[in-house]
Amino acid sequence: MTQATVLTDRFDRALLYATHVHGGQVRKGTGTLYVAHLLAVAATVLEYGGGEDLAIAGLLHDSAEDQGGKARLDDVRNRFGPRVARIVEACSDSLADTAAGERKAGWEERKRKYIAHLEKAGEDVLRVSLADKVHNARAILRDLRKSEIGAEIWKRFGQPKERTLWYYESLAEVFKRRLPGQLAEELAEIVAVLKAE
Ligand SMILES: [Mn+2]
Repeated sequence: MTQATVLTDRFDRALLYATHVHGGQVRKGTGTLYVAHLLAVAATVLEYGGGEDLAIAGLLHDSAEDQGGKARLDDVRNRFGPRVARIVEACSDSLADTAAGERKAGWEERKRKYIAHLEKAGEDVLRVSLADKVHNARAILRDLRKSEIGAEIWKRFGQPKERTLWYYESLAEVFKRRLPGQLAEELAEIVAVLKAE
């Protein structure tokens, strides 16, 4: 029997912080509140045995990339500590000095870097990142099966369908090797279904 994770007021504060930071942000191409994604990632992290730091990182994993870059990351470190901040930083694939106004790298370059970076990432980062990718892949499958969206879903990513699928297939392959288990298998299964649809 594994010991149950205890959540303290740090988690409560992280939830408030996440809802504040992401405010009225919605998921790309949908009316779904962004916070729904953050809750799903935190929930999956907890369901697969992650502790409080990992659950908090789940809530905040997109905060630096989407909402404030390096200044946001510094704030997260001050509020929630270095372990959480390290995971958030590692989950951001385009943190390249957003504050300094540097150009974001191109899509494919960013994704290749992110995959290469997962090859060397520690278990903390892999667990939060996998929960993130599983929720994203589930969301794609769900919308692909909605009659009012269907194949239009692929336009959401600004890349041809084949490139988006290449990215998810590459992710599934890395996770199966680096964090083998039920959740990595689930990601691979969703990707296989997406390819077959
Ligand atoms: Mn995310």
